[in-house]
Amino acid sequence: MILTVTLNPSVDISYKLKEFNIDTVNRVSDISKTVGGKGLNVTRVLNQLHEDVAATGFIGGSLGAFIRNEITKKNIQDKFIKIDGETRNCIAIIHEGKQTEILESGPTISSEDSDALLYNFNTFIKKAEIVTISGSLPVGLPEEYYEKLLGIAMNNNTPVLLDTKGELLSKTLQGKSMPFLIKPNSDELGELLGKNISTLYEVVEAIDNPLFNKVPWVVVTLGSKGAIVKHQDNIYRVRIPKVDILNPVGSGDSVIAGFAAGLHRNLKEVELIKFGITMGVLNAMEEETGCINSDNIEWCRKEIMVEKVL
Ligand code: TA6
Repeated sequence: MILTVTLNPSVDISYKLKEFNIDTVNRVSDISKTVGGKGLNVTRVLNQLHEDVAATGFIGGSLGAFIRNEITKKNIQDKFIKIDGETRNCIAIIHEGKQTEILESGPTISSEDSDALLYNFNTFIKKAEIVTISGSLPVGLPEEYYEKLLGIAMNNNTPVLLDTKGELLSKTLQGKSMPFLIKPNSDELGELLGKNISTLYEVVEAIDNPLFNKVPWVVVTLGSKGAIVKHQDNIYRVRIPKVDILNPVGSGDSVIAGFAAGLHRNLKEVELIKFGITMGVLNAMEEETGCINSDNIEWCRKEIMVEKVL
């Protein structure tokens, strides 16, 4: 079983606009509402890949009930902690293949709920072979909360794929328990190392930083330029096919799902990279956030080129 952690889930609203103007009125007819927050996008793609998946985090209010209902319909195991606050909305405005995101901060988590999740995580993890942890921390949780989850996972010998950024990622990487995989994009990598990273060479140089020595997998996604991936001492350049992009939101989350499913299936280095990155490409080809068309997996996997650069 794969356990996904989304501490700050949301109901994602996606507005697709032909024209997008600021400081004036924009009317929209193309709207979709999906269960979101990075970890729930991961969950949905894992479900589409027919993986046995359980999801945990905090949910509350009517949006929380919407999430519960949607995941139960898909036979995803619901391990969420119900809180008094209201789950958030996140808005993505899709315009000319690019996205502008407006993300609410979400409810405040009480210390009782925070402890309840740690307690439950300790129980659920016994049945999980892989854990994914994604997204921002909701208000009320201490900065070292991810470190605590990683510590529990380490005690259970369960690898964790961690998708978060900035200060939170930087602090977590200074802790004792390391994630098995991280997935910053090039901007997030630059932010982490305090430098501007724009060329492929700069990504390769940055990924080789001692900060990542104890993290077995570092996957740096680069949009249409593909990815640079470090596994132990090997660094790979990944080229992806040119595709029509309908909605890139959730592509990073889909990459996490691809790597989690690939690890669960014991795929080895290059095959795992191809499978993981495939999910990011396929997500961008769909209207719905955190969604893939599994009929395209074989085609895309074959189109992806992986070349060792170091
Ligand atoms: O990656 C896109 C997305 O997953 C959206 O679906 C939206 O819910 C958002 O990110 C949440 O990000 P956060 O880091 O605040 O959890």
